[in-house]
Amino acid sequence: MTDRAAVTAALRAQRIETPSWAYGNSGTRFKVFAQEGVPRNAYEKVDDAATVHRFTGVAPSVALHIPWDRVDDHADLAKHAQEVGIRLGAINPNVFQEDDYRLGSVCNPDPAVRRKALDHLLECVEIGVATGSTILSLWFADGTNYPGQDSIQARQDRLAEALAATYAAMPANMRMLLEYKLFEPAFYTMDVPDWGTSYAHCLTLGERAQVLVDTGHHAPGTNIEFIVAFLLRARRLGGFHFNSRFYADDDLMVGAADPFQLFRIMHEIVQAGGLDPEADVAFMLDQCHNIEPKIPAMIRSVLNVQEATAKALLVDSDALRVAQENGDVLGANALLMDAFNTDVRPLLAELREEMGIDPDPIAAYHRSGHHERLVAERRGGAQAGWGA
Ligand code: RM4
Ligand code: MN
Ligand code: MN
Repeated sequence: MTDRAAVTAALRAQRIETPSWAYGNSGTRFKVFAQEGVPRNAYEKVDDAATVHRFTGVAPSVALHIPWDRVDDHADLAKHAQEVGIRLGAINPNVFQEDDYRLGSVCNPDPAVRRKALDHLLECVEIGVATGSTILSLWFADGTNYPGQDSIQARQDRLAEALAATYAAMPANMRMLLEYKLFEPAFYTMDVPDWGTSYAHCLTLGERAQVLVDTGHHAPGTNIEFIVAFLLRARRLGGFHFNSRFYADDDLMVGAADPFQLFRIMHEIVQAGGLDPEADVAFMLDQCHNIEPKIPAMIRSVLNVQEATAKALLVDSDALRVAQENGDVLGANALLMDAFNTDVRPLLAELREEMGIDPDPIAAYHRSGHHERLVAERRGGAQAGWGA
């Protein structure tokens, strides 16, 4: 696409969802660093997500993690989100932080633990109904640490059973996204280690079950854009958990470690029409800001996704098709590199002005005094976080 109007229209329509858990304290297993002004509850996390949307204009929803964001009345939380200008997005059940889950959740050898985990998934379907969320986003920490510890095949059967029961409980407007992860917390087998496993379960479940690609969940060197292209073609790419990594599941800011990879992923999306709202690809962030201030880090992350998207939109697809059909290896590659090497910041600054927001969202956030206000207001109470 080289027509400026079409590029800016696509950028204006892009939607990036931020995760509630990134606004709370986080860390590694060595230390969780508390930061000043961090939210104390789900309402304040929603407020921070709304702040990110106010400064970027393209982050109008926030994903919830249950029970971290459990409240007495989830419909009321949805109302609060609406009042501050955003909406609640994907519901992420948490079946990995209780002692009962030592040997897994839905794949646990103990039927009572499996029942408990399934009940939580079903509760999350209900929460999704109450909040108007249309995505149930599943990630399982399930797996084994030692050869022989449990039957790999029996665990797949248990997984399939729980997924089917959950899928059956979902209303017609809800999609199930099944996330995979190579390792961690389990070190020998994960029960959903890769996209193929997720894809196979989704195929059995039905059309509203799709694969979620968390960019930090692969072996080093994995060609993620190939996975993206394959899943888009099969109409099973449900969405992303964007973040970046140098080593494992680092959950660093998206686009920080490898902006070129992010561009290559967005190129596949653009080529397949994956930015169109009908394609229903959910662009979500899944990050932890352990040492950097959280709201500006989230703004930076949204801008990074926007920049990669803008570059992907600038690829001259007609010329690319001709070069590809002619076997012009160097020409085709040059077309991609030209787009990647374009400085899209002026274009995005202009677009923001057209949208009525500050062309430099990070500077605007710092100037606004919002951080200082949060530090003054959010005193006392227990800060949100997911402990370690
Ligand atoms: C996992 C996975 C999930 C996220 C948790 C906190 O590694 O990425 O999506 O909810 O971490
Ligand atoms: Mn994730
Ligand atoms: Mn992760």
